[in-house]
Amino acid sequence: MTTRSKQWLYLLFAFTCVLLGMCILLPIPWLGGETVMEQMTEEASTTSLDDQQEYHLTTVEYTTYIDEKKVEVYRFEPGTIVVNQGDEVVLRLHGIHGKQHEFTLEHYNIDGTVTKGKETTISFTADTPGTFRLTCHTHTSANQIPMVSYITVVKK
Ligand SMILES: [Cu+2]
Repeated sequence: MTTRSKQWLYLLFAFTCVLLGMCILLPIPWLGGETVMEQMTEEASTTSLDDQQEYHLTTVEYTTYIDEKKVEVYRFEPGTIVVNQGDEVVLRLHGIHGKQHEFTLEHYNIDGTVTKGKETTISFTADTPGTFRLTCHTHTSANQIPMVSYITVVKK
């Protein structure tokens, strides 16, 4: 390839980059005068969890050795969920590790069991602001690190 044709290739590449940049950043009439970036962020916000309020939790086990001693801990993942006061909340608890987990969601007084390979669904209206524990009674602080997830209800 000659030096001259290489120069043309670079010029064409630079021109394409500028054109693409303009398309993304400048308002486009057939998109209602919005830029491609604005369109993309709008689509992202309409598919957020704002009106859905459904959360998937899994039971997870971690195992390690500390000073050649086996250490096991069970966790709910995620360990923290934040919702707004008044939200209709659905928690879908998936049993992945551990045979079963008997749990209570404090304040809402919801009890249940998560069994390995099964899904347990609980739902409630987040009426009271504060942080509430979803605690497993099978894996408590008496025999190991507590298995707990914290549901925080933010005041409206
Ligand atoms: Cu458990």
